[in-house]
Amino acid sequence: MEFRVPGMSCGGCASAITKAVAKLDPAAKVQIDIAAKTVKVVSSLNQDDIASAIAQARFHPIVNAP
Ligand SMILES: [Cu+2]
Repeated sequence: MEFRVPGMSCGGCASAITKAVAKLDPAAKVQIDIAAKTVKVVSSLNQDDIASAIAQARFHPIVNAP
């Protein structure tokens, strides 16, 4: 799954998002492109759960259609 996270602007944002997702799903793989403001996540959890984890880190994820 992939999200656009417009508020993400630096490595601190990226690590906050990575930690928030890892807290919910320690097995998740998170790949972040700060310049493109995208977050790719490989997880067995559903998109809504991952989105709310990112939202809890005070970002506003937008689902990127595949
Ligand atoms: Cu930042």
